[in-house]
Amino acid sequence: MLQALAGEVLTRPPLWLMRQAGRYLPEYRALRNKAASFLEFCYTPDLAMEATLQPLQRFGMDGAILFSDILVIPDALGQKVDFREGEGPILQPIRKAADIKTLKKNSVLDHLRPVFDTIKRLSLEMPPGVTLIGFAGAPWTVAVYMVEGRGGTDCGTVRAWARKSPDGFAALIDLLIEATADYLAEQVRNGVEVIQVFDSWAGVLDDDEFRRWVIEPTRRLVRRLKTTCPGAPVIGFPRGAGKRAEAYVAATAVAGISLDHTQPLDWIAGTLQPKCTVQGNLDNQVLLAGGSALERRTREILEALTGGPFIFNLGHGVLPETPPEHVARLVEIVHGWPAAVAERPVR
Ligand code: 1CP
Repeated sequence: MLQALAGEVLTRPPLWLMRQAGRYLPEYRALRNKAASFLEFCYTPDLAMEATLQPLQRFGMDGAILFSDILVIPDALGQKVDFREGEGPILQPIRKAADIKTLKKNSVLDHLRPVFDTIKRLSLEMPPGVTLIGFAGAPWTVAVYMVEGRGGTDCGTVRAWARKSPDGFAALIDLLIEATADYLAEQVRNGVEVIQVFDSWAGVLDDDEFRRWVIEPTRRLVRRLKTTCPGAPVIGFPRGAGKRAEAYVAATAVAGISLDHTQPLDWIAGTLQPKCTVQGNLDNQVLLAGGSALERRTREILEALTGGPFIFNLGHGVLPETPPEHVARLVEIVHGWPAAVAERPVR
């Protein structure tokens, strides 16, 4: 992964999967029952470590993503965050400037100490050649959850606030840039080698909003990380960015860009890959379906993107209903690349 992120073109691309740990694995469900709440699970190094390693033990990916969540930042800032079974996260929403003042930004690193302990221990356990990936939510996406109070909305409340009083909303984004930069630098100090910044809700924004609330905060975050931890490459994931991924790469100077399944392979190869390492972009629905669709699409992606710096991944996280055998088959195809010519689809 580090070679790919340094711009090297590899015959066989490295592979990891967003949400490679989690509910689709029976061993994860068993482990999850050992903690009373999801946050307690994230803050218990023994459990978080085990969950991080489970997909490696079963499938042998080339990267391990720290088991945690993007919402540990609002939790560390003192916002009430609750994960309900089957419902996803619920937060006590922040809706105005006065609410921002209630957030405690000085205690973030202390609060997240168990996450750093997990990383420190994991970094000693990584098999040779496997990269430890740290992560955080991008300021915009974390702000979506903080303001809406939950996921799965049209982001109407947060967009209305940002439109009505951009300077007031910018105070929240600024605070998140600082907290996230400190958090990620501390992850690197404790042993993560690569950072992924998840902007899962980037796609709801118009072009002006995208520049102001996705590109600009990410640019500032990446610039700070280049000073505090220059050795750790950053992968940005502005999900739903479409063609705006090009402006995102140019302005933020990320080492890698993670692409979703809607972005065309010829455009990725022709426009983005000459400028940046690309990661992606198998549709998680195709992984769920398995069979010939999985075989065909995986090979199409490999053919289109192995000519430049590339990391194989999904376009978004593994879905909870995904059969683990489909993941095993995907890893087998990618690890077996380049396949014998006869196995390649005839065009
Ligand atoms: O009890 C449980 O098991 C809860 C399910 C769960 C899991 C397994 C949640 C709640 N978070 C996680 C782990 C997680 N979340 C990881 C580490 C595991 C891995 O990748 O292998 C990571 C990287 C995340 C990141 C995350 N959390 C994102 C960004 C990626 C994405 O999927 O877009 C987002 C948006 C979240 C919020 C969140 N946390 C949990 C859920 C169900 C959600 C999504 C809520 C929604 O629908 O908006």
